[in-house]
Amino acid sequence: PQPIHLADYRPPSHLVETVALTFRLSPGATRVLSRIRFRANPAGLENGNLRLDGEGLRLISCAIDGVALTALDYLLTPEGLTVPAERLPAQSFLWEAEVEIDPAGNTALEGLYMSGGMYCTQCEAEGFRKITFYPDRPDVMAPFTVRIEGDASVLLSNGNPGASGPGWAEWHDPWPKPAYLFALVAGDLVAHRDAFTTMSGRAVDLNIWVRPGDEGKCAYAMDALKRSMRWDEEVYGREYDLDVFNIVAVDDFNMGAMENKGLNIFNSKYVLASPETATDRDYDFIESIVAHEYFHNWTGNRITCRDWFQLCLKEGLTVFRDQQFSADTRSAAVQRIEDVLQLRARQFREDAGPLAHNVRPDSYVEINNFYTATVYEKGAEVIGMLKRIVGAQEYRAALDEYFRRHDGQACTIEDWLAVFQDVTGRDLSQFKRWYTQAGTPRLTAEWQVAGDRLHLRLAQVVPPTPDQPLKEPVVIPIAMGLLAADGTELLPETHVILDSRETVLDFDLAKMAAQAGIALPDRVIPSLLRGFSAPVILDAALTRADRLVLLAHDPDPFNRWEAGRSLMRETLMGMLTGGARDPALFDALGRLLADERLDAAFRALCLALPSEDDLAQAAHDGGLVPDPTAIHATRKAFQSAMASALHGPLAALYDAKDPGPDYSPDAAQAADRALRNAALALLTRIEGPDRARAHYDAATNMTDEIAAFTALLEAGDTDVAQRFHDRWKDDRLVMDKWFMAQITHAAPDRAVATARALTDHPLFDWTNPNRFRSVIGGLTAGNPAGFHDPSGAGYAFLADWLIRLDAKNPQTAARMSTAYETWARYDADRQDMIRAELDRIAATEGLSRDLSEMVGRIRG
Ligand code: B3K
Ligand code: ZN
Repeated sequence: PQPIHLADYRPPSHLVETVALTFRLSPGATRVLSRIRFRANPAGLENGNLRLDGEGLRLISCAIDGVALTALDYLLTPEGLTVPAERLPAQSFLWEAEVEIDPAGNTALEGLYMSGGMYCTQCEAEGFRKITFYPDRPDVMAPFTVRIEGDASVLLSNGNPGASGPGWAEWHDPWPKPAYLFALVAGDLVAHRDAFTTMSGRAVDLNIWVRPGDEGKCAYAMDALKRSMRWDEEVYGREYDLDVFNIVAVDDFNMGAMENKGLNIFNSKYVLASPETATDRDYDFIESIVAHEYFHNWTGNRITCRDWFQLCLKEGLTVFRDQQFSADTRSAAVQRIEDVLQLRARQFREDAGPLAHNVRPDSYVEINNFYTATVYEKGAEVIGMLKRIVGAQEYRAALDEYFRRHDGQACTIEDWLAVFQDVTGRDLSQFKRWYTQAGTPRLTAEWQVAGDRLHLRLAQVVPPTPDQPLKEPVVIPIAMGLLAADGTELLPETHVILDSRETVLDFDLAKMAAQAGIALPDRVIPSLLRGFSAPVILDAALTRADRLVLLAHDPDPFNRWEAGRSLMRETLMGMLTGGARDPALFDALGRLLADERLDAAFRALCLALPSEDDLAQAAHDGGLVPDPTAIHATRKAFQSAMASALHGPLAALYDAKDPGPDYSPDAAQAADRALRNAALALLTRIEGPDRARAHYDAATNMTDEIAAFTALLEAGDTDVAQRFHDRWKDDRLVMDKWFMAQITHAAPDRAVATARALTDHPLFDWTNPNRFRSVIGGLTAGNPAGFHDPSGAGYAFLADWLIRLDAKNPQTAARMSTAYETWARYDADRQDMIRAELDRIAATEGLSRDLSEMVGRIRG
């Protein structure tokens, strides 16, 4: 298939005034009747043909203005239907069609499909064309009226409920929307109900629809929904705009959730929670995903994207908003560290390999392959930088203007930046490069004390990426401070902007020392990129001693954590090449652990080591060929050394941080559990399994239970997997954890065999994306040393499963193929083996557009 280019965008030839759909539901043969009023688009540059997308539809009949069309009146291809201009009334006409579709046979989980006996839909990005003929593009927006006929007890669609009776229901969505926001659900469901009064006093019914038996697991999602609604009113002035907000939980879902107008459909993993079955981390995800989908109501639904190249317009902004919400709800510093961990693990990795692409891509073959960390997470970082540069007040003024100017429209990044330019009077043409250049910029910082002056040299390079050999400098906002060697703060936080390739800043050290009341220092320690003020890789000329000062004294919590992390990374890299550990680091960590003024969640983060994947990338960046087996072993050795060195403080924390049996998912309790369970994992390494066994037996919530379970797996316990299985075999979400944990915590040389054995387990339903991800992702992401086993067995195992899944579910298969994206880091043998698997996949007959695009890009 040919790539689609941003530069080829053309406005639609026809706009839609109204859509009326009737669904006659039947698992194998659902009838969809559509009545669509079209009007010629004055701005349309096309030849005036009516172009309707449609895939896998059995056309029963169609008509224009009541006159039936015959096969001679239109051109029907596997991609859609075109009625030539000469057969169309000039201005406005009514299109009517009846088609038949097969929800029960839809295993791609896109369009109308069935999950656990219920009907549900997923239309973003291009799934509506599998439901009926329609201009399935986001710049065609219309109000929808829907009638559903079926024997399920609950029949839902977008908007507000209309008339209903036994076996039928009508819905009307007054807000014009693109087809990708269409949704329908039909099933024998029960609701967890609540209500919300908006800031102008309107009452909204809130429902979370689940299968009978799950209604007791919705309270947290509902609470998160109400808090999100209030927060969006208070922080962005955004009010909800329908009489009802429905959420439905489904078991078979390709991603996290979907923001369909008024009818959000969620992966049940991100709705259902009870203390016994969900971890603190699950609760966190539920909160942020509920918030994310809710916030889309304004950033995505009321204002949508002109075309799919503009995806970051809604996704980057909505991720930024959900991160703000979580920062306001929990500890802002902890939230920032976690967001940056994710960004580095997923987006920096993507940006460093063959799949690197712009935040706003220039072309794609399959748009579903571009719901990436770059579009989402880097897209959010770009908004964070914009906010930093213009300031909080101007940011809010610009957002107000964005909603005022563009409500009801389908917009571009140019529209978004124009609002900021108009409101703040700034020229953002250089800033725009963040959207149009791929690759993670590298920022270097060097400094010199010369008498009573400090000279700080900052320079940037944006590395080449596929198809982009040469880069222009970007605008990098840098939040910074300066510390003296004893930790005294010399300079209150300052903001500088690097927008050229290089600059030298000059500071008056004598003045700063006098103000701080200390003697003129001959050594200073810059604290750069505080709060991770830009998504760049910082290479600062800090010594180990400098980093220890920052770890102990930086007033910026992010950089305190960052100093510890870089010390750990350096130590681990040193150990890999035969160097020794550094007792000063453990001493510093010991002091930090015992500091009760510090948030427990922050301390838990400071105990966490860089991941094996981080270390592999660090080795590659340092000109080495990473050895995954050695990395795994070194990391374990470091953990044991750390556990020995910190035994006292860890054991003390383990005893002190027990929040007791009354479980609450709130940040304070979760933080205590996180710290205590981090201590447990380390202590088990050197003490043996007794403590973890007791922890397992005493656990009254899943956070503690899974922490003990994984500690015991690491300790080689052979019975605990069976005990866990017997207790939880009937709970799908908990069993996903069981599958994943066993692979993640298998010894690398056993990991592929473990994964293979688990694929033979009767509960391994590979057509369920969560279960597939638990097992196959458990190996590729959870056990990198196992995946990269020198035999190549991990690479072959993944390829076998991708080929198998692709025939049923191309989206999830394509997404999982990114496990291969780091091939160029490794030795020639591994590279050859990976390339052979990529070739094998590419040669598969009938490979999907999704997977073939990914494999082609990864191979390069
Ligand atoms: N907008 C959806 C993602 C759709 C993915 C389509 N392959 C969920 C979200 O970002 O909120
Ligand atoms: Zn989103």
